[in-house]
Amino acid sequence: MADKIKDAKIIFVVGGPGSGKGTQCEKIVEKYGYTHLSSGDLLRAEVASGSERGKQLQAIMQKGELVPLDTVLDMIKDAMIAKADVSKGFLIDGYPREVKQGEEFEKKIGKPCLLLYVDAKGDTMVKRLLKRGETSGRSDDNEETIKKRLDLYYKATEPVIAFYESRGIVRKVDSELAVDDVFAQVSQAIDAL
Ligand code: B4P
Repeated sequence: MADKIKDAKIIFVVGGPGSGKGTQCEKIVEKYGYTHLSSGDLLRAEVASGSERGKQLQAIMQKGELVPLDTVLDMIKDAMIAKADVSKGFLIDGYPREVKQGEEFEKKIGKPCLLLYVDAKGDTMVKRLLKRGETSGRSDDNEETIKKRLDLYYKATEPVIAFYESRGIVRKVDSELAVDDVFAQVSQAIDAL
């Protein structure tokens, strides 16, 4: 099973909170049939299950902090194994959030062939998240937590982009544009694989 995953195409989707990662991933799934695994969604599912671990995760996410590396990596790995037989490739959305997460992923799972960098300005991301917060019911879509998530993004996640740039696998898309225009850039990057 592990070998099957190793041979699969793996795309990391990285960007700030509210940059449009999840939105673009939905469109990629529709067009290319990849298996979409969002680290945030996997964590929220654990919270929704009401488990003891979910309670601990909720406390961390509510503060806008990163959950422990092993927790999120195990969840992604289990989800990949469950889909290994039927998947055309994997979109790993919201991961890696820090360089160490990328290194551990490669040790335990495999190497990505592309890092899609979904780029938007800080102001834009805050506006989008506040708007989403009006209806999302997400406990982390409030002004104070958004600010913390953004600070952490600049500190921990931007170095991830530099790390993979040195390998030549980063494709940056301008997520200030309308969703379909962003997706045109995303499609170009995937078609070139
Ligand atoms: P995530 O679930 O990854 O949440 P997110 O950063 O807000 O991204 P999301 O994909 O949901 O939003 P999108 O930009 O598409 O993480 C949440 C928390 O989970 C983290 O803070 C952390 O605690 C934890 N976590 C997750 N992964 C982790 C990891 N690897 N390690 C440790 N902890 C982890 O969209 C936002 C809004 O913008 C939407 O409302 C959308 O409609 C709008 N939008 C998108 N694109 C647009 C466009 N082009 N134009 C206009 N609006 C647009």
